[in-house]
Amino acid sequence: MEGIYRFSFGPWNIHEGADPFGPAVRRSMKLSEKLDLYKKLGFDGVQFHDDDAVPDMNNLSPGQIIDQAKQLRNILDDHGLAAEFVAPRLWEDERTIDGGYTSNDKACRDYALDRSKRAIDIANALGIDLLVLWLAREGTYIRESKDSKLAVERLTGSINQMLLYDSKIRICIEPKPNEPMDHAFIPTAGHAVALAQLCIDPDRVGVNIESAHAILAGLDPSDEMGFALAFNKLWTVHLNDQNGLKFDQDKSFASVDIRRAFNQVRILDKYGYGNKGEWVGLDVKAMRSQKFDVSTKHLTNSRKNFLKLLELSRSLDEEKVEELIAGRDYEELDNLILSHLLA
Ligand code: XUL
Ligand code: MN
Repeated sequence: MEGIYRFSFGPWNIHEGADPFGPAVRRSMKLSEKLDLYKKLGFDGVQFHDDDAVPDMNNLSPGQIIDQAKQLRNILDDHGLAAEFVAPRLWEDERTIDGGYTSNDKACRDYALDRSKRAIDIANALGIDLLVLWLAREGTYIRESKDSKLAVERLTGSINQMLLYDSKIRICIEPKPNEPMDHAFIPTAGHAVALAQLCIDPDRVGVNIESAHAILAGLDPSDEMGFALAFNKLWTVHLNDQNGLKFDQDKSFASVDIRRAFNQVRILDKYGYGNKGEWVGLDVKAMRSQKFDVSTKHLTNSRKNFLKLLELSRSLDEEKVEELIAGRDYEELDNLILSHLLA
């Protein structure tokens, strides 16, 4: 079954270019300016951090947050855009310095859970049922600072509270092995799927595979996708690319390793990704050197590369692939794939 592809990205993927060593180099764009660009760039879906949707939400009441999110929904409707997910931003507030759900400080854990419930309210107001948890600071700088068994129990407990808070919400974990932490508690798809099984409603806990995060874990992103697909838990993806084991680069999809990108597209298409409404999210960043007026090319290029690889995946001689697999002639299979990509 072939997939159906609709593309999404988050407002943070059009950005000012600040990095840990230097300030912003491009002027910032208001959300309204960004929303005007989505369709022109070939995108129909918008991913949100909770405070992308409702800025300054810590200073608003739950009712005010819902009202603002409803206004945003009208704006999205006017643009013909759909929201894809909401992700609570649990890594900037001072109460999340040592993590949210796994913080050693109960008041901070309570804040994280409360903020997650507000993010669920925003998702509801936007008419969607998907919450993404990138567990940014749920890990350690030094091994002795947190108890890793307790951390898993606290993560499970927090997710259970979210599932109880809203009987429809689905929680999608985005694993990443490191950065900003030295070690994260949920570094891979396997950990995320296992965590889901500990929760009160495992069918409502799934996975968002990000290419760069899998690569940082030393894994092949398409294998991580296959693992999540085998559990019916691949609910969204963050496609991008990464040049080896260093900081999270969020490079344009396929820009480093075309074959690795091809295999991601191939497994998605083989298993009908998108047929149940899943989006192709592109979590890519523009290079800092890019000037303002050409600072969205990473998005259009990533989408274009996906579609080109889709053509290549669909035109691969699958009978020949089967024949070579049956004959265990993997050298020739290697050559077939390379010739196809190089043609
Ligand atoms: C962090 C990352 C985030 C999440 C959304 O590495 O990928 O952008 O995707 O919170
Ligand atoms: Mn991501």
